[in-house]
Amino acid sequence: AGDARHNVVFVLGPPGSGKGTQCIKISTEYGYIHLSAGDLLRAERQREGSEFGALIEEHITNGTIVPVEITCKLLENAMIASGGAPGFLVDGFPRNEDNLSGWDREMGPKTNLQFVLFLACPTEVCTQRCLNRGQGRTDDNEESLRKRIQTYNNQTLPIIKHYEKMNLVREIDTSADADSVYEQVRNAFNKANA
Ligand code: UP5
Ligand code: MG
Repeated sequence: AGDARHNVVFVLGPPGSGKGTQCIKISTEYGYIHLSAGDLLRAERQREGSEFGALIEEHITNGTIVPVEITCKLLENAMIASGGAPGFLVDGFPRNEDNLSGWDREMGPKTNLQFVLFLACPTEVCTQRCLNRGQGRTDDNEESLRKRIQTYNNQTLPIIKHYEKMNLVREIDTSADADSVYEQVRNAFNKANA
C-alpha cells in the first residue's frame, strides 16, 4: 500500500498439487515472478562450490525440510536479482515452523504478504501426478513421496492453519484439469489486486 515493500503470495499445497503449473500461468498473465523454493534448492544442490549440496540432497530424498537460513537466503537473492515486479510467487514455502519464523524475522519487514494460495488436492491424485511426471526428480518415487506427504501433513498443514487464523488463505481444489483450476486461481488474484 504505497510503500516499497515487495508484494508476496505464498503458494502452498501437497506434492503434485500443481503449485509450479499454476505459478507459471499466473506469472504469464500478471507479471508476478515465480520463485520455487524447491527449484532454487535443486539449483543450489547442483552449483559448483556450494557447501550445501549434500545437505540439500539428503533433505530432498527424505522429504524433510532444509534449514530456513539456506532457503530464505536463496529466495531473497532471487528477489534482488529479479529487479522489480508487481509481486513474487513464493512456491512451496514456508513449509514448517522454522521456515515461518525465519521468514518473519528476515523478510517479514521487507515484504507485504498479500495472501496464501492453498492448492488442495487428494493424496491419491497428487501422488499419482508425481509418479507420472517423468522429470527424473530424485524424490518422485513411492518411498520419498510417502515421506513428503507425511511432512506436508505434520508440518505444512499447521502453517496453513496459522494463516487461516489471519484470514489470509484462499483455498482451491486442484483435482480438476489445470485450465479449470486456473480459472479459480485468477479469481483469487483479481480480488487481491482489485
Ligand atoms: N499437473 C499439475 N496440475 C495438474 C492438473 N490440474 N491436472 C492434471 N495434472 C496436473 O505438478 C505435478 C505434475 O502434475 C506435473 O506433471 C503437472 O504437469 C501435473 P506441479 O505443478 O509440478 O506440482 P507441484 O505442486 O509444484 O509439485 P512438486 O512436486 O514440485 O511439489 P513439492 O512441494 O513436493 O516439491 P518442491 O519442489 O516444492 O519441494 C521438494 C523438496 O524440497 C521438499 O520435499 C523439501 O525436501 C525441499 N524443500 C525444502 O526443504 N524447503 C522449501 O522451502 C521447499 C522445498
Ligand atoms: Mg513444484
